[in-house]
Amino acid sequence: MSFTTPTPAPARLNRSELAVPGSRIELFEKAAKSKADAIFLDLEDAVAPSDKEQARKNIIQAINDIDWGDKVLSVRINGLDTHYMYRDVVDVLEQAGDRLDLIMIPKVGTAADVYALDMMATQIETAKGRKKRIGFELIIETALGMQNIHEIAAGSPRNESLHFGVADYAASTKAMTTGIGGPNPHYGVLTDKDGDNPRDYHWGDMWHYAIARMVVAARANGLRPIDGPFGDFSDPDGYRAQAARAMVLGCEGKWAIHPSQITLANEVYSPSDAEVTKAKRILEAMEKAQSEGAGAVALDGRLIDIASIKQAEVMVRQAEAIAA
Ligand code: 1VU
Ligand code: GLV
Ligand code: MG
Repeated sequence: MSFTTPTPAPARLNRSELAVPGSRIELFEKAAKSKADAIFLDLEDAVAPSDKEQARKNIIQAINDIDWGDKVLSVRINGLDTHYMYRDVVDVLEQAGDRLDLIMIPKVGTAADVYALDMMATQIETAKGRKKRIGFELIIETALGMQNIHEIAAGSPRNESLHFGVADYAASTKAMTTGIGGPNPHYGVLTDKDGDNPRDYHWGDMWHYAIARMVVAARANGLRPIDGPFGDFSDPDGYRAQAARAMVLGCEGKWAIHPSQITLANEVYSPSDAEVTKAKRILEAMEKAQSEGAGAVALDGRLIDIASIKQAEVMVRQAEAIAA
């Protein structure tokens, strides 16, 4: 191990994060009663400019009045390039109670963006005597943000998670797609024309680099990496496949932009009984091996060693967090 150890963000279950427009108050109670682990009440792109002020009021009232159970509760503020942002932060942090856990900052481009928000949050918390420190969820969804992701991730002790905002990221990088997440038929590989087998066309995952880069930046700074939206809520198979790809790369959860996606995310991001049993067998086998002075042994015809303990512990800890 390096002598530098990342400090982990506070542990929170974040398998599914439901997006709820702040202008649609009729959705708030439904969201609170849903099975989502986390909710963000949106002031940004799901709210029309003419509704921004009212949405802010709606959200503050809802944070204070609704029973959100044990959900992680967040507010997505407007971007730093808008004139809505300062008032979002001031009004929400001055008027919403301690039930609020996080604010979600969209389109973060540089570590200075995080610094500015940290400064504002710190001043308001001190002035108002807020007891609970607000954490930050940061959406990486611009080329600038992806370029500066490592500095951004390290930008504040309030940082808890990085989120991949695929829609704005596609726009910012001028990716030729109008879908929100998922694969694109133009991102594929045509197999060798001189090969022995008939030629084949394989679709690739055009989001692989972005998600893998985000996972590294998040984990290197003790943060949770979370995959963002999948717009086609009538395609559960497509959602599941995208969620599973991000999960095996290290993400801890995915947004749900429609209630039908909550169960899908919770399923994909919960290790199965078989996986947990296997992980526990690895831990048992390694405990026995270590008590006998061995570092590497065979289990079911495969190598396991000390790294296997750490891999298995990730799964067992996640299962314990879900069961708690
Ligand atoms: O069965 P009921 O009538 O009681 O309930 C409906 C509906 O009210 C409810 N519902 C929701 N509840 C809580 N949170 C939600 N986000 C939510 N969405 C819907 O579920 C039942 C079925 O709904 P539906 O199929 O009739 O859906 P609608 O036509 O009402 O709404 C569809 C959209 C996609 C517009 C809606 O789900 C929505 O607004 N989703 C969130 C959008 C959002 O927040 N976007 C920002 C994040 S994504 C991003 O920034 C980049 C793309
Ligand atoms: C989320 O905000 C996105 O742009 O995908
Ligand atoms: Mg966005």
